[in-house]
Amino acid sequence: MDTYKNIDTVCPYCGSGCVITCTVNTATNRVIEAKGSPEGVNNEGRLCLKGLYGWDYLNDPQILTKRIRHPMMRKGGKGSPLVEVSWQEAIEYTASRLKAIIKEYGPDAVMGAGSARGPGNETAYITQKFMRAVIGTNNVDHCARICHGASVAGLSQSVGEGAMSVSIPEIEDAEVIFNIGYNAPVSHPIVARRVVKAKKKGCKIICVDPRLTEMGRLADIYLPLKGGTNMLLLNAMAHVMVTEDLVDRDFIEKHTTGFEAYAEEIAQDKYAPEAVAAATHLDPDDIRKAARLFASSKHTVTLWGMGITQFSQGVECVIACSNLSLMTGNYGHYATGVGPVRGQNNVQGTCDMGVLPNQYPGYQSVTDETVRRKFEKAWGCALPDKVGLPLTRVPAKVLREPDPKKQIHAYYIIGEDPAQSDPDLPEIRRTLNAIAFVAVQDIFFNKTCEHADVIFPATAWGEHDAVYSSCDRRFQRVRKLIEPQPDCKPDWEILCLLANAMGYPMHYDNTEEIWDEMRSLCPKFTGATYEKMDANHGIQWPCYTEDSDDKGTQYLHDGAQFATADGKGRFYYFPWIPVKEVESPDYPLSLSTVREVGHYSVRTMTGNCRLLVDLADEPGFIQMNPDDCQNLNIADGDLVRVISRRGQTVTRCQVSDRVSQGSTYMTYQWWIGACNELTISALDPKSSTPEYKYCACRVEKIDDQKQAEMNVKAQYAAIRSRMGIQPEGGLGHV
Ligand SMILES: Nc1nc2c(c(=O)[nH]1)N[C@H]1C(S)=C(S)[C@@H](COP(=O)(O)OP(=O)(O)OC[C@H]3O[C@@H](n4cnc5c(=O)[nH]c(N)nc54)[C@H](O)[C@@H]3O)O[C@H]1N2
Ligand SMILES: Nc1nc2c(c(=O)[nH]1)N[C@H]1C(S)=C(S)[C@@H](COP(=O)(O)OP(=O)(O)OC[C@H]3O[C@@H](n4cnc5c(=O)[nH]c(N)nc54)[C@H](O)[C@@H]3O)O[C@H]1N2
Ligand code: SF4
Ligand SMILES: [Mo]
Repeated sequence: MDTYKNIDTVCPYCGSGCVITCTVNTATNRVIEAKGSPEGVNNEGRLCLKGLYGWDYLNDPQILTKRIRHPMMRKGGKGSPLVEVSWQEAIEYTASRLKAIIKEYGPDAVMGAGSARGPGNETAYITQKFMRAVIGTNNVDHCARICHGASVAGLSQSVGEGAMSVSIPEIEDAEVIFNIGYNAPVSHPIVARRVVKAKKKGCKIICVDPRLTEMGRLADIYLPLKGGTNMLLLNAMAHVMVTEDLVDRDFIEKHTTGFEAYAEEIAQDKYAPEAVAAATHLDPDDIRKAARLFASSKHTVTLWGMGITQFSQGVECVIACSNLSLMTGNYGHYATGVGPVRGQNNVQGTCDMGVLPNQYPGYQSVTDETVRRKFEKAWGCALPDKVGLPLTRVPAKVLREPDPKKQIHAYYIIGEDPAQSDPDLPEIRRTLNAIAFVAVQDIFFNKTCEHADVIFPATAWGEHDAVYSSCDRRFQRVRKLIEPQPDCKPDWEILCLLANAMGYPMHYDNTEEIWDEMRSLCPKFTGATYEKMDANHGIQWPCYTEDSDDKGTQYLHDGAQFATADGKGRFYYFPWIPVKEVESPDYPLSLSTVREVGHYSVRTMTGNCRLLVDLADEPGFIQMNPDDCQNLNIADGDLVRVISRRGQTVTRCQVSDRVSQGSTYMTYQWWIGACNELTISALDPKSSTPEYKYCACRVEKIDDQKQAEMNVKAQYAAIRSRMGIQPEGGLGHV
């Protein structure tokens, strides 16, 4: 008999941290509906379309790819087909390969990538413990590197804490919102709702984006700057504040250091709005208006996203954003401060849990001896004292490192798809093929699986318990909704099996045991018990004590006490550094890569939900200015070839007067129209974040459209077949 149960959990897509009530039919073991839960602090009962309809992948409809249901191995070595094997065989094989590689080359020959998606914080904790205690390396990282890594590095330098200082609900009480390189209506719709609410309450909005986004349309001042010139604009705004004396002298004196030297540099004529107008393509009056508006309030909230961080000068631009808040006294009280709005549902958490090459859980440095001794004692082993490798440096360590002892020979990848999401995919494929041993732990066959020597089937969101951290530091509990397929295991359990097979005993009965071990080692999180999360709609860190009155921290740096050693915010001046690849006669257009609302990252999940699939489909699209399209004789909807110095891809032209002449935009969800075939792997030297937001390309008309359409269909069929879907599987077949 059908029986229905309502269970509250957290959305598995973006970092907004929306709480969802899922209705489950326990007789059929199916989720049948999702609604926004009024218990959600950030969503107040609302959800975007992914929260409402994005759970259907649990039913494995096999549209783009299919769930992994059994462990698999290439028994005949690289190049041989993947075959199903028992758990015991897959674990023993993996343990023996890892042990052999460690024996020959040392533990730093192994790289681990953790997941910011379904698994949650407990798995993230176990991931870094596995890499550090079992393998013996700090070579562990995750997608924060290619995302907000620059925010973490930049804000740590500026104010001592890399996370959002402001919370999502506070946004609606901002008087001014400075939105730069961030498009919440698409990437965090439930955050965008607060921006709309703020506007209704009288807040003024400044939006800086080279493309006219929905955020740009909401704005009172819209600054359509030339891509790659953020630093020039930020320095020009600071110039106006300094030279027109709009700064908060009292705040600067009491709570900051380094202002005088900074102000001297910024006051130079070369940063006058008139002087940067040509390079930024902006009207100097608009820059002055934006600076004055920013400085006019003590409730100015700065929001930024990938349009700041995904540049080779990301870290310095993050600091330049923070400078503006510091000099206007916009830190340390309600409804003010900075919002580097974290992208993935648990990317904040995966950083919190220390899936980073330089930090243990709780933002404790691997080079701090006292901290290391603490973890060594708790885990009963010696731990490495050298900072590990960021994941974007793996290709260089494989393809360009001449000394085999210093190369990466094994890559253990959990819930991340570098063969789709990393820049310069031709190089990534060469890298993955050159690594002796690649292990993948995922819920779906993805492009990286094609390079794997062994694959472990994990349980998905909805099939296990966990805690996620929302973008604004809120730990929230995630519940099991349905029973998983019998041969799938939670990610942390798979890692425990492997640890035991490698001779390091690791056993936990449930996620709470893992959580409690983590809390005992991380002062910032000690007070966030499961019990308190349940009683308080989650807990925002820092939360230092288990005392029931300690309900965590809504905004950081209260009273402008910064998390730096001396408690002060620091000013740093940086000149503008241009992007690494600019337009040329052969590649006359710029390419930037962004998001769209209905699909998510590598699309294994949204690409396998029947209610989302019709929104858009392969091979995706490239947004182009009408004049460029006319010059190339390309019409809206035509298939076109896009070519860069790295590779080429086929996608559909979308004519849009929202993008300026000479610039193009692609979204990175598409498997055929994969924009990362084109992107450049230039990195920020400080955070190792790639310059996904700018490279040069050329668009070519395809004369035989009929043939091109047939090719796309054939390519789609070929991908589905490589992912193991039978041709008769058809769309929506369960
Ligand atoms: N639907 C959906 N939602 C998502 C995701 C998804 O895949 N799909 N992904 C999630 C993830 S992982 C993340 S990190 C977040 C990211 O969320 P956002 O940061 O909003 O992501 P993007 O769209 O990549 O980039 C933001 C904006 O930067 C602009 N931009 C490009 N170049 C420049 C520049 O030179 N200067 C400035 N100022 N702006 C520039 C782009 O036009 C774009 O509008 O979204 C999350 N939410
Ligand atoms: N060109 C371009 N490329 C980009 C970006 C861009 O703006 N432009 N943005 C970058 C950014 S900000 C990010 S964050 C990355 C995201 O890139 P990725 O992290 O690679 O992509 P995701 O789709 O988030 O998920 C990765 C994998 O996690 C798996 N997964 C989901 N839940 C679970 C689970 O519970 N357990 C396990 N084991 N696996 C699970 C999914 O099936 C998928 O294969 O992409 C980056 N790539
Ligand atoms: S805004 Fe983000 S967290 Fe909320 S429902 Fe949409 S995808 Fe899920
Ligand atoms: Mo991200």
